[in-house]
Amino acid sequence: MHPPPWRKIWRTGCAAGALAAASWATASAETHDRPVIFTYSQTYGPYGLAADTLQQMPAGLVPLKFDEPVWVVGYTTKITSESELPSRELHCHSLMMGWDEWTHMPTAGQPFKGVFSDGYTPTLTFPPGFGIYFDAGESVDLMPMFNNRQAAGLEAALDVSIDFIRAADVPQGLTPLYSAIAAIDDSRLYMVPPGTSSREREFQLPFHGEIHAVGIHIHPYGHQVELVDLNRGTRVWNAIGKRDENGRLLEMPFLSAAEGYRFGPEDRFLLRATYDNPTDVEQDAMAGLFLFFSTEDGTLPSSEGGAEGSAPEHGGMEHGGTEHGGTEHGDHGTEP
Ligand SMILES: [Cu+2]
Repeated sequence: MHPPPWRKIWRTGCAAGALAAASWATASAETHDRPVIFTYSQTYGPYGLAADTLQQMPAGLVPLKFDEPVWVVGYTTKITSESELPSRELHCHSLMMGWDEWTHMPTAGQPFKGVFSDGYTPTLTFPPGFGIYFDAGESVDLMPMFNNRQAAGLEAALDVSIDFIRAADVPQGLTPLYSAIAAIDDSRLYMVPPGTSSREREFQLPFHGEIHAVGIHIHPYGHQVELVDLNRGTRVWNAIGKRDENGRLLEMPFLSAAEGYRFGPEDRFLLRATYDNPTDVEQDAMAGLFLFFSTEDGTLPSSEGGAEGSAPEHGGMEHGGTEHGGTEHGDHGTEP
């Protein structure tokens, strides 16, 4: 596996992303008010997936490198296979993040740089003016992870599209975003019993920042994920999944807001995931939040500190956020 030829995207026009880049270029020339967004598209695989096995990583870590400094502003993945199964049935989650972080997986609230997607959040798009900055040559890895709940093995591939703006096109820069994860059980699977059940996890983000986007990783029988600010006693987000007529999860909403939700190291948050398992046996489950935040000085906070200064004023994501993909908006109630 060698690094993809990033520059080819807009110089040769042979990559799948060339069309997207060309159409944006036209739009930008007309409006003069937004930078060109390029899309790099690549298929990884196909890989042979073992039967009845979750969290498979047949590709291991796939190294990526940007030839020049970029701002990543969006990320989309889709799994294709010869089976009739939709992408969501075969996708656990696929992260793209800096190599350093892989020396140890980030724990709850630990800041890093990266993006994610899963079968129920196939696309994330940051609010205009925000992005994750990657320098030329900075080491980034893609980590495709597959689930196969079928009794037979099958072949599957991962299509990845990365939307980015060349740093040279935005001399004033974008507002840098950083990432943090909060999962019910870190990166591990657990089982949920038949019927309705909930799991909770308390966490802190031990630094000052402002949350501008939130995505959810979930498995088929999860349908609601809440983010509660325990200090304020408010529900920051109540994410309700879209389900089919049989109650099977199709899609989770993605929250994105230019006016973010301010937090400090003293704030305690609760993640609550609710499952509805209509079968009569235990089912595999995961639940996690991917939080994308800005910082006051624009730098990546250290995971220890950031406790300087007085309590921050809290912003209003509950008023300013937009959701993509969900059927119901969060009700932002005051009951944790
Ligand atoms: Cu998973």
